[in-house]
Amino acid sequence: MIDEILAARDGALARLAAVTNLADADAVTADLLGKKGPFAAFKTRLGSLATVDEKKAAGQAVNEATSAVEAAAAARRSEMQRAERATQLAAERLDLTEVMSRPTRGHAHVVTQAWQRLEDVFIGLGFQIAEGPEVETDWHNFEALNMPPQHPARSMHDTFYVDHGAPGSTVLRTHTSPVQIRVMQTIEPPIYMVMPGRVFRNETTDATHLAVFHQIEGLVIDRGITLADLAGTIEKFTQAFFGVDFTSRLRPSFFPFTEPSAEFDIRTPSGDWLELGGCGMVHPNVLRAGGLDPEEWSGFAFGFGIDRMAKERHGVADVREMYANDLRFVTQF
Ligand code: FA5
Repeated sequence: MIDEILAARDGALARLAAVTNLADADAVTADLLGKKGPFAAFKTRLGSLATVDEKKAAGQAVNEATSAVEAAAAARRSEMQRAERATQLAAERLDLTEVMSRPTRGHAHVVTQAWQRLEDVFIGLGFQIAEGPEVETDWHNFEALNMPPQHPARSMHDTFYVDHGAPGSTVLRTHTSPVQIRVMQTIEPPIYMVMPGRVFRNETTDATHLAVFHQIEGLVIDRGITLADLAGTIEKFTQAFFGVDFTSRLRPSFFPFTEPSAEFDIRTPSGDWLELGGCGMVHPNVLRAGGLDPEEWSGFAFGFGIDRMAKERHGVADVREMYANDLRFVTQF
């Protein structure tokens, strides 16, 4: 019987050595060491042996064989466990070296690029840059611009009010025109200034309208400035910013702070006209609000939509795409 036990032990060890995965290792172990396994059967058979010595020797052989198989099974099981964990880690591995070896550099957003380019173009035309606050007084945003309380033009602006000071006295600026007033109050003419910035309107958004957008204001104050200076500046600007494929036109319009007033449209290479801004000769009341004498000084002003300029320059169909934060979109520019 001892020979049988040793043969069973060797067979069991060979079976364990041949398993290739954890599930197999568990199944073979249960098969060998379970109640119906060969070693359990040997133990049952011990009772049938003739002498005490034979029983003792065979009993010891079964115990040793069982211990050897148990140790081999435990070792095999942990080997399989380690192998499976390694396979799982390899499958779930994130190859960070790919990212590390090709670093992508960020760059300015398409609207920031347009803003910077506008500044460059106007600096090239002899203008200086100024900026004003986004949270503005009602007086700067409306009243000083010839829009007294109850003026109908105010309602066109769909204003966001800020809970600060007297009710209705503080607004998120609806345009960059209040910076005109701040510039006139601080700088002696002649003034050749552009004022880019973010503006806010309680608008429903669509392909050409945002609730938060950007404008660039222009203000020229000098002696003897006429509408011809305004038209010439806008034409020069259009060609410098958009290139020779684009043409512009001025369309009579109305703004309370300019007289006469015009709308500035560009014609895109596809033949469509798009409104980019308003402009006109600075109204005498606005010059007075800025502390200047209309008898001595005259000037023109304009306000262009920067987001729409970026949209047209790059042929973007919908201005909202520029703020969707989709990397596939923004990395094109
Ligand atoms: C104004 O805001 C005037 N302050 C412009 C002005 C300045 C006129 C100086 C005369 C003298 P308007 O509301 O039309 O005007 O806006 C000017 C430009 O801003 C528009 O032509 C357009 O290009 C852009 N704009 C206006 N509303 C939106 C909007 N909701 N989303 C994106 N761009 C807009």
